[in-house]
Amino acid sequence: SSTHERTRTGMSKTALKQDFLDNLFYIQGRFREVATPHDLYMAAAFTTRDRLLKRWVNSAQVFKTSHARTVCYLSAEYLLGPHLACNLVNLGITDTARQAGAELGLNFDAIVEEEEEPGLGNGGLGRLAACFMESLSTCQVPAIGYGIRYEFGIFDQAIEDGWQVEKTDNWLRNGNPWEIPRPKICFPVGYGGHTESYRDEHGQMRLRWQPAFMINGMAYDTPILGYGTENVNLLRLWKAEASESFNFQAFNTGDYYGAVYSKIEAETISKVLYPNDEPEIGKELRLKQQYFFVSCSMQDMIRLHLNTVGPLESFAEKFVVQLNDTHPALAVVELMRLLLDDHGLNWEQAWDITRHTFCYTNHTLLPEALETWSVALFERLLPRHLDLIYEINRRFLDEVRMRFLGDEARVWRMSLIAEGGERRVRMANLAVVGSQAVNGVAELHSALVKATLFKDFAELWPERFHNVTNGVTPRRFMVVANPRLSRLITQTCGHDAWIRDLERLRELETHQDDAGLHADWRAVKLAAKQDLATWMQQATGIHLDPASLFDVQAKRFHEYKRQHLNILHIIRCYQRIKQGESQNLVPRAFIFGGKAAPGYFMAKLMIKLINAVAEVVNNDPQVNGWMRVAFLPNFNVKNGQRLYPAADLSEQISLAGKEASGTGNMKFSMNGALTIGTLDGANVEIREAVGAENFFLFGLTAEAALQQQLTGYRPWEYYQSDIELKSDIDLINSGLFSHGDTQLFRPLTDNLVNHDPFMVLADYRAYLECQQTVSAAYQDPERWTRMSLLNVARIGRFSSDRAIREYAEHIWKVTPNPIEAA
Ligand code: 26R
Repeated sequence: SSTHERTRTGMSKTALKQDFLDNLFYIQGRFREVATPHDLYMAAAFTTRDRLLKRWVNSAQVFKTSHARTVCYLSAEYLLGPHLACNLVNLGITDTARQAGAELGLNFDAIVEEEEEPGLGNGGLGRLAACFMESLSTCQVPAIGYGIRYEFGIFDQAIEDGWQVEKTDNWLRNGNPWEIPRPKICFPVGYGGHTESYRDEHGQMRLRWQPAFMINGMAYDTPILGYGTENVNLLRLWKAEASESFNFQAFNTGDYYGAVYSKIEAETISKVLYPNDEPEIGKELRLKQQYFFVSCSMQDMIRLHLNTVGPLESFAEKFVVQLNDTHPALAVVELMRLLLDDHGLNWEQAWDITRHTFCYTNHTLLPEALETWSVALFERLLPRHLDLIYEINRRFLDEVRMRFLGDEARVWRMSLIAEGGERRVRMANLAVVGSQAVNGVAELHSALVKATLFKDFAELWPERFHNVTNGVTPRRFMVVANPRLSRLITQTCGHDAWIRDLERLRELETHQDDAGLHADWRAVKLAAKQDLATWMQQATGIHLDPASLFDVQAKRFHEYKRQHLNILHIIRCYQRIKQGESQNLVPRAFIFGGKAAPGYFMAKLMIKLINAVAEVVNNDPQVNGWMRVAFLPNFNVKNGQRLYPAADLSEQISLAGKEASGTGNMKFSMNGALTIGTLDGANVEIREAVGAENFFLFGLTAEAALQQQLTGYRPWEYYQSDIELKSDIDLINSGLFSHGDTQLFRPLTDNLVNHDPFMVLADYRAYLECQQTVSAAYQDPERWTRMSLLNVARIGRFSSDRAIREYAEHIWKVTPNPIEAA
């Protein structure tokens, strides 16, 4: 049996080969000759998982006995991306595994390709949670990520006749080798009903909740290994199930169909991720989802605490809970309920613990994305929680009144309940009141959070407000996505320590004028562009020329992100070439990727417009040598990994003040793309880091944009006075891109000319001029290469390791807890 152990955990090529064949046989029930590609992937995944589990069990043992302070990250979304390649990198066995595969006659890259990614998130916020989980482990911080095990993640996007079509993401269809079901880690969650008072054993009157129905949340655990460490943290996702004991009643009364139906209904709670990251839809099921995962997670923390440390008085010393936006903000109220109603603490004790447990990150200032829930819905679904919110609010508003005598307008603004019209619970206010620290995700964003959204709160509690600028993990977005560049960097610096200490990329600066490196740098980029072109050819039939400038905008579709500004530039290029003005142009491939929320009409129309312009441009031999337009379907983590390494130019063109941070901007820059961008979100800090001379800046500042909106913004004046702008918009309306249909894009063009809430027309001219300087720079390959190299050399700050270290030090007050090899 000891040889068996070694086979399953050994790191040698021989051990990997043997375990792979064992897993193929014992788990998949196959032998080499008849295995499908998916069988081979599963065997590779289990072989990798065996190594993770060894480290995980070891970490869990150490953390349990040492009572380590633990970060609990609460997020409704985790946009994880494929596990296999990243886990191999973090185990340090990519090359060994590749060789083991080769000796078994297997195509390693094809096996890695086989993995279907868990897309349990919409975009930035969900992907940030995934990067943070990886960096928490890498930085050796004990952590648990809590969330929802959606049966269907973010939809798959297909493009049909130029339109986005959504296909369900049945990611669990072929099994998920990375998760471990924990049937015994299971908690009841109630909904509806009423609260009642009763006398406890000390004769005290207390309140308790009698829910109308109960469901169960069952844990599924995924191990998350850090890079080059033995630390493994846990991602614990909850699946909703019918509660057997609750259904028992129905069975007993003979209502078999009723019992089966309630089982089905219970399971819908974790069925599907809401694909919206735009206006809040106020759906009951979404509130049910939020309460579901928050309740399971808080019950789990209390269970862990009672099993290890003991008395709940020290809960906030053992755990710190980070709220990823307001989606899990109900956790504040749920912890109060558990401490008061289930564990018999008094209000002061419970509130003291709660307030010291939570921290909250804000990810958006857009008013339409701020969550509020109608009081009526709350009362129906969570009556006890509504009572607790009223009591939290009563005490809080008394504090406000005491501080700001007679300022009832302020009390009105700060209340957890919005009055006037339908009464609604303001989740952001709840999150601020219930937290010891609140942070934004980039310097500009954090400043705006204090100056606008939470101005009143920042005046009351200035010490509560922080900034932690986002970051991304270089393991996935450099080492895995771009092995050629990673090899070149390692070769040039003479070490691979940059992978764990990204600031060490700065050592590249000493080689910034090395002609040999420049040539290699260009060859690496060209190879990535060739790979992408090959993939695009088979995915879309569109041919991209790797010699052209790859100009890429990849992100969710949103008016504030201004994909339409990019389209106007493309139309301008088209018209210039048609008119024979191609002097200052360089051949470009304009590449887009991104999903639109299924109900967001304007975003879907932007996708259609891109594909419509692509059809005309790509089929016009007169412009063909100069430009191509391509839409990469189904932008997700996996496709992002193909895209970032191939980009020359990264489009980060949101209206200043609207993009909280952006993280795609960092991923592009890490892969040597130059940015054309506004002074928005983390662009500001990226520009400072890489140097203004290595960044293409244009557009209004956040302040100027706000000022212009206040004094009255009149987009039609730009339309009337700029003849090129007018002719670009008119060309859309002419029907050229829509087979003569002059109405198809009217909602978009009319909106631009008459309303233009994100000031596309105001920034149009500056954007065109900036694109001219991009073209000029690209015509000087030496200069461009140097700029690209300096972007990579100076991007170290934007590693999620740095972000996690800042959270650990300033927000969570936790220290690393290194695990020794077992
Ligand atoms: C309320 C609900 C409909 C909802 C609104 C908005 C659900 C999801 C969102 C998405 C928001 C919160 C989001 O993803 N924000 C992004 O967070 C990234 C990580 O911090 C930032 O980089 C990015 O700028 C920001 O838009």
